[in-house]
Parts: sequence; structure tokens; C-alpha cells
Amino acid sequence: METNRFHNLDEVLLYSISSILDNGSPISTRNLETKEIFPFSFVLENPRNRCLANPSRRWNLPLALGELSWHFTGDNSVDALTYYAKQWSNFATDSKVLESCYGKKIFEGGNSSQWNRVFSLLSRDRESRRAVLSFYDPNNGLDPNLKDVACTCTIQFLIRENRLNAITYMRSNDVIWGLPYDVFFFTMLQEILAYKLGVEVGDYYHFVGSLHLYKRHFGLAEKVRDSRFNGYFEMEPLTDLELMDVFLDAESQIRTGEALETFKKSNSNYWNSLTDVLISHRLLREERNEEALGLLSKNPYKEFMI
Ligand code: 5HM
Repeated sequence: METNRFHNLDEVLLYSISSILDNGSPISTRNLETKEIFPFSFVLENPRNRCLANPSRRWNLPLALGELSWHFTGDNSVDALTYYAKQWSNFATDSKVLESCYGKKIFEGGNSSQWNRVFSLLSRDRESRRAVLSFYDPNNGLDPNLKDVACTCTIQFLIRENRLNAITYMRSNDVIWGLPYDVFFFTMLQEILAYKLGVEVGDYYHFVGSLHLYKRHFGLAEKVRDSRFNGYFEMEPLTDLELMDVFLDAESQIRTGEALETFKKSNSNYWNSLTDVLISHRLLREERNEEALGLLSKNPYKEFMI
């Protein structure tokens, strides 16, 4: 399909922000002013290029990992997210995120979870057109009083030429606080599913109804556009998926534990590098900067933390 193709998420961000700043229209909903373009789409050709490297943007890798863990543990309590970003409390009712808890929606239910059913469908019928994860619930989505309505409607997976492609549809996407973290999580889902199915990672397609920039981010957006940054960061290919649970346990212990020393690491370089990002994030919060820098010295994600 003819839609704008990009090699990495930094290119996507520059393109999205420039499009909104150049062609966006003023739109206000729920008393919040934005600039908007609609509809909007892009293709990310290498879904592993999912981390923003542009220093003008100061993207938060620990938050992306915190959200990944929150989704994979099927949690919906907001505390696990506000530890990384206070803004998440705006989405919560009685300390729960009721609609944007994507992980709970797709992983809950054991063998009959959406995730497991999508996996078995594609295992049995490789070229199926039915492998769709659904996040949007019309019963809640159309209620004008809800604080939180799922912004992501569906993700479809298609195996073509032995590559797993992912196609996301979002009704609404905030280009600063939403898009980079959404693409991070959805492309991780894509890579994890490809790994389980034993196929290559294909392209990632992102379709959005309303792509918008909030007024509070106009200055930041101009800074990013004017940076004309052309670097990027490629995450290493996923390995040792069976050890992801050790990473998820570590995330919880690092976030909630009294002492940092109590968590367990696995034997996997892939997951240990990410665990060290979370440990150093906590050390930096506690102003134990030297220890954090020591831990990060050989870490591939070091540039996101200093
Ligand atoms: O009025 P609306 O329900 O669209 O407001 C939700 C805001 O959160 C929008 O700016 C939406 O784009 C953003 N958002 C996002 O970008 C929210 C979620 C959570 O579902 C998300 N990405 N994943």
C-alpha cells in the first residue's frame, strides 16, 4: 500500500510533528486545545528501530519498559505506571485504568485469551486474515463521562512471505506522549509473536483517525522539528523469550522493593540489559548517580539514561 515508509521511529516522529505544525488545524475537545491532522498513517520498515534517539525529545525508555511490563502482567492498577509517569493518574478511576489496560484485555483468560487465540490461529493457518486483537469496547467507548476510553481499536497480524506484519488502527493518538510509547509496545508485541511463530519480523503499519499535538507541547514540537535529527537506535533482536518472566518479576521488585539488591536477574543478555536500565532509573531517582553510571557503562541503552 502507498503510505509513507520510514526506517526508524525518529524519522516517523519528525515527519508526524512537521505535518502537524505545517498542516494541522486547531481542534478542541474535552476543553483541551490541540493542532490536528486526520487521517494519518505510516509504515515502520524495521520495527526494532522503536526507541527515539533524538536528544531534543528526551524520550523515556524506563517508562516504555514500565508500560511493557504493566501490559504483560495484565495489570490495571495505575500505581505501577505513575511510578514512571505521573500523567497516567489522569486516566484512572479508583486507582484503576479501566479501558487503556491493553495487556489485561489481551492476556487475561489463559488459553482462551485473545493473545493465545491469535497465536493458535496463526500456528494452524499461516495466511489467516482473522488474527486481530481488539482493545476498543463500544459499551464504554461511547460513554461521554468516562475519563479513559481505549485509543487503540485493533491490531491485526498477517504472515506474508514468512514475515509477520502488524497493522494497528488507533482512533486517537497524541504525537508526544502517546505515539512513541504506543509504537514501542505494539512493535514489541509484533516481535514477540513473530518469535513464538518462528517467522521474521515484517513491517509495522500505523493508521490513526486523529493525530494531534497538545498546546502544552507546541514549543517542544518546534524544537524537535528544528533539530532535523537524523540518527536512530536499533534494539537488538529478541532472544530468550522464555526468560521474560524473570524480567517482569525484576521490574516489579525494582519498582516496589525496599532494597535494590533483592531482585533476580536471568542468564539472558537481552533481558539483563533492560533490567539494568530499570535499576539505574531507580538509582538515579535516589540520586545514587555514580552507581547508576557504573551499571550503565557497558549497557547498549546507556544513551537513554544520561
Ligand atoms: O479524548 P480522547 O479519549 O481521544 O483523549 C485521550 C488522549 O490520550 C488522546 O490525546 C489520545 O491520543 C491519547 N492516548 C494515546 O495517544 C491515549 C492512550 C491510551 O489508550 C494511548 N495513546 N495509548
